[in-house]
Amino acid sequence: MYRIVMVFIIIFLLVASSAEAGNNLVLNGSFEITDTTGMPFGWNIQRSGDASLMLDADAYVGEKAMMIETHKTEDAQGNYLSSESGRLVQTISIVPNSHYILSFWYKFDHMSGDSIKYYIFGEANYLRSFTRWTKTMNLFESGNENRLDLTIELFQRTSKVWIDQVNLIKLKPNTNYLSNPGFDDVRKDGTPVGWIIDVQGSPTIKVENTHIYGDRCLSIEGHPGSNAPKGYPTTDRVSVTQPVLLKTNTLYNLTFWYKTTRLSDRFKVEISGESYRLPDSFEWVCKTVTINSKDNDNAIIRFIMEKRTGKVWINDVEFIESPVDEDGQ
Ligand SMILES: [Ca+2]
Ligand SMILES: [Ca+2]
Repeated sequence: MYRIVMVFIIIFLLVASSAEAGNNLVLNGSFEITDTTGMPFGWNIQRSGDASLMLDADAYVGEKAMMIETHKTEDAQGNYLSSESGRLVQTISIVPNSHYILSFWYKFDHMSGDSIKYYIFGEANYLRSFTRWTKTMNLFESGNENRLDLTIELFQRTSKVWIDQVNLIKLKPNTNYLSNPGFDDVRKDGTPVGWIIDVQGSPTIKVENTHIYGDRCLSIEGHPGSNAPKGYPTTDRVSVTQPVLLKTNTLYNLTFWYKTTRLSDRFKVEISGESYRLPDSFEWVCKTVTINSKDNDNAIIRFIMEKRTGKVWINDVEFIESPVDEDGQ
């Protein structure tokens, strides 16, 4: 019996990890693989002037991110400070008439208004500067195109920007829109890749190995607090958030596993502010919420434990287009 269980677990993990890796159409999107010159494998690095493009250890995921820096020059045009540009380019084969989601993480060394852009089929998308790692996403249709010249550019500014975890996925009916849905990938600081965690008070939040399959899950624990507001046992608050892009007028299912212990009250999951309170469960239980995107092209998925004590474990979160019955119902 033990042997059968172990074989099952190993196959499950292999399938899970290969599906994750195989979904990303960007080669070396996390910049971890270097070529013989020490530059990121798979990327075409282009510069004008003395723009710097180099790998840097200040990474969102793993050991490396791409860093682009441009400097003040005397020959800058108009109101701009620099004539330099630094570009990251990768040509990717795609399928016409399909939906894709492009995403990457970036941050600046200082706030400076919009100052980096990326191109999809020649159309520029401008990004605001943030000094904390920020995710940008774009859901687009390929139309007649069968290749994407993905280009990320810093131009005419005097900025320093880091880029990491560039991801392009083709949407299929069963594609999970969430990144790191099982909390299995962890950053150096212990937080799960892809999820934004906001904390008040002093709750305990960590990725740990207690799931039935033996893989990692996220746990959140609120502790009793002496200065809690009247009627509540604690000031502790945790939210675990991931934004997703949506097709309009489409049904989506959010499905996840959770269990709880000693909760003082229900915790909840929100989809764009619409909240669903979740009852206690001492065993792992699966919950599904269905939404219609209507005219919304994005949503915020958020698990919240607010002014509650006790512990919650969460694993295997899935956000997919609702399966359509074979008879079209
Ligand atoms: Ca990386
Ligand atoms: Ca997991």
